[in-house]
Amino acid sequence: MEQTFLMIKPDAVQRNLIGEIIARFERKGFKLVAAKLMTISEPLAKQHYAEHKGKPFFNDLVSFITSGPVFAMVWQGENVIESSRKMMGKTNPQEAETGTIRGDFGIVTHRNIIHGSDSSESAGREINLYFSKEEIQSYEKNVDHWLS
Ligand code: FUP
Repeated sequence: MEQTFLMIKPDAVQRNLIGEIIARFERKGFKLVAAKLMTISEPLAKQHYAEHKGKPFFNDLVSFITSGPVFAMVWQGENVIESSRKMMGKTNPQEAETGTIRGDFGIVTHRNIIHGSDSSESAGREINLYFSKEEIQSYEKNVDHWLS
């Protein structure tokens, strides 16, 4: 089953949006298979955002993403990479539609709430950057079993 890497950025952790954001992916029907609150080191940030090296916003991006805890996650489900990108909205929150995470909670691009992998190749790369194989769970859900 398809998996993607999603990360609640330091601005959203500070603003108490972890639960709100997780709830959206749970309600959609995707399955959380790994999660941790962590502080990203500078080398990891530079690796994660390697494609932006040399761009004018690169240094600010690295200092923002390392400035405080992030909530890193792996979510699983059919078409989860594309669907979660739609749920996040455009990179610039001012262009993101209302109803999307960035559209509802963000104002500026450099504080845009959430990161999500944009292809299966980046999902694979990013999941491996943040999680070991042992940290990723494989499990079935059965709500009825836990109600009695
Ligand atoms: P996205 O995949 O939507 O996160 O967007 P990008 O990979 O293009 O950008 C990664 C991050 O760089 C964004 F979340 C915010 C930051 N960024 C800027 O700060 N300024 C820009 O002009 C573009 C991106």
